[in-house]
Amino acid sequence: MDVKEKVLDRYSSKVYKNRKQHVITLEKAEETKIAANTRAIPGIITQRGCCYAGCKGVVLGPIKDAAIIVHGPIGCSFYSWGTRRHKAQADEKNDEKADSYLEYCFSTDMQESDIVFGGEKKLKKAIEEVNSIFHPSIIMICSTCPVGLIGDDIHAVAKWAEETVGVKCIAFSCEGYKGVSQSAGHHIANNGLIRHIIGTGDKEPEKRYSVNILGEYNIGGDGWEAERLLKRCGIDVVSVFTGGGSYRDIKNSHLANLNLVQCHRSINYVADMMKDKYGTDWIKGNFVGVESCAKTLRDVGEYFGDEALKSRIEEVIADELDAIADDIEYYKSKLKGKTAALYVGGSRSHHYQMLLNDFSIRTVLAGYEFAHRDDYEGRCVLDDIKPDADSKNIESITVEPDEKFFKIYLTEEQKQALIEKGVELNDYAGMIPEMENGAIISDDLNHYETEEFLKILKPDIFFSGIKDKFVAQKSGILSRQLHSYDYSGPYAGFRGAVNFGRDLVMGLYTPAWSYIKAPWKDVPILNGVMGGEEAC
Ligand code: CFM
Repeated sequence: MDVKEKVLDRYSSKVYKNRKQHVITLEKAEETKIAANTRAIPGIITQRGCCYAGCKGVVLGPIKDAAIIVHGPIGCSFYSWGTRRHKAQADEKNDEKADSYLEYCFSTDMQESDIVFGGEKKLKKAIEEVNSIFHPSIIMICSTCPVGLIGDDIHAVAKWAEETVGVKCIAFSCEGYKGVSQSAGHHIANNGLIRHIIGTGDKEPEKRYSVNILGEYNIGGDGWEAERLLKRCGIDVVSVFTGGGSYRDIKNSHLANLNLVQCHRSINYVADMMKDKYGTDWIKGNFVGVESCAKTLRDVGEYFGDEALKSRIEEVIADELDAIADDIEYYKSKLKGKTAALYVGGSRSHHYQMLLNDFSIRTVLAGYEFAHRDDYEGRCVLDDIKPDADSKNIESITVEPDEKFFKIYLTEEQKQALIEKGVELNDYAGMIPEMENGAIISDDLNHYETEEFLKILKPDIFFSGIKDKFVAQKSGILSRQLHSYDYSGPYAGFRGAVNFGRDLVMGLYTPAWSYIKAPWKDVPILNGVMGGEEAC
């Protein structure tokens, strides 16, 4: 029995039939297709989140100058506050007030009577209150499960707020039960951004070459590192979606020349719609990993095709590499030959393999919580994905070219030439092509499978999140969280790679476990008497 079969063998035939499509071993020619974005099996301890988590927590949450009111019971707000490390710096507004609401938590705190009689009045009151106290540039409303069930019309309330209160207000019907995971919430947030924000500003970029960074959430300061590098190369960053980003900047994003997509899963809808509406091309970049980061910068240079810019980019890369060379070499000497398993949301299990390659660490298992088939197999399978009842529930917007702002930056021939040079232009090849034969991929990995795979594959490091971290850690495998970096970071960019190498070496070479003796090694944990004898 191979590893996959050994792990799945314990399931009932019904569960086995389902899970065997979500787990693949890469050496098997017949296994190139993976099932993804389908409902988790009831009773299996999945690590997924809900639609509201994807909309409010992931995509909208980091927009620092938006006051986001959660319309729902207080528990939903509690679990969206301060739980993700998307950092942002407050900008000074009107020279008197820092304009960032990341540290605040606004909720309508719905009670039983609101569920019975409706919560719209309470929501209106909350908007008036937030507006009078904070005067935000924009208020967003995110609804949670009960709101969808009782039918509060949050969109009508948003319209009322714009007309009566005089504040820009957008509503997102991102009730937790929609779709099969947080992925549905990403889509809903993307739709709102394109419909109500992108294209509403008129501030031209400051430099000749400008980009937006899409799908970068500034976890542990990653986005700042990507921005620093681009700016060093002389490229203007108009907006970041959405880590450290703002409504103020995102509304001007249609005026940038190019989109760079870091996390394809969470923001591909905006990238596609901006291409259709404004003609903005996108490149699938990746600032995680030394090689990938250099390639991303070079791809941007190739896109603009300006020789002076390209040589400036080479200078920056050479300088950055020079600064980290000794550290990387040292950490690589300590990490070479180790193995890793990764299990994260919908893009990092791919990106971090590139960084692991920089240290000669091999990936034996990789999985996503809520990715779609295109994130594994590439966008070439998009036409092959049949929508089901759950995905049909999420609105898919078709946009038309914008009369005023649609522009074409490159001709079709120029685009083709770029693709031939290896630039992933308006495309993403997914995680699978970059993995080695023999590696295992598991979609929606659950607790049982995690434990079994770790037992059999024995990776030196398990990268995951807070929910599955401690099982690995307590069994003696080094665990690093890739959602929060265990409060370290940044890990992106050239400097980030050094932080990453240092944290791994620190974890693997800390002899902490050898100082601890399990209590049962000295003291018996059971007391008993010999059978058939009287205790005296
Ligand atoms: Fe994209 Fe993310 Fe991820 Fe994601 Fe996330 Fe995250 Fe993630 Mo946690 S947007 S898919 S929903 S890269 S919060 S910043 S780390 S699961 S792999």
